Amino acid sequence: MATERTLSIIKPDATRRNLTGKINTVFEDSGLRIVAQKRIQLSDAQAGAFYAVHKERPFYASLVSSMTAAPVVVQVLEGENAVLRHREVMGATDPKKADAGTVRALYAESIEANSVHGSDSLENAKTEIAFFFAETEILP
Ligand code: DGI
Repeated sequence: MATERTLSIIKPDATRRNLTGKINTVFEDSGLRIVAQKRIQLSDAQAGAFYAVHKERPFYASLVSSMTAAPVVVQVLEGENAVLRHREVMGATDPKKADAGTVRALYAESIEANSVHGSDSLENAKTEIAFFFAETEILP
């Protein structure tokens, strides 16, 4: 097994409800380490660029506005198989389909206000980490 890093975002629906600590506990209890973390307000341009892959989807405008509605917490998580492990503890995109005990089953409000983002591949993780963090900000 390889030590990996992945990009995590605690989304506005969750920061608004003061859930950052509870969500971080789920991550840490799964063995992931938070090796970088900052609370930021995304601009429309940043959120649009981050989710550019979804540009043609009908929910794109709504997704961008949901990501800018309040501050987010962006994080780098590190651990064994971090990308997959993080996806597992986040749960399915639609909270109705998420396994019990996952962040989305516990806290998500809807398929869009689903509390967390996580990179879906090691390659995307590298790009997404570089979108928010300089290497010097990541302190394992
Ligand atoms: O990687 P995920 O966040 O699990 O899911 P994704 O990459 O398919 O979609 C990115 C985000 O876009 C997702 O977290 C919430 C939003 N989204 C995805 N599918 C739908 C959606 N939003 C709405 N309103 N409707 C959808 O069907």
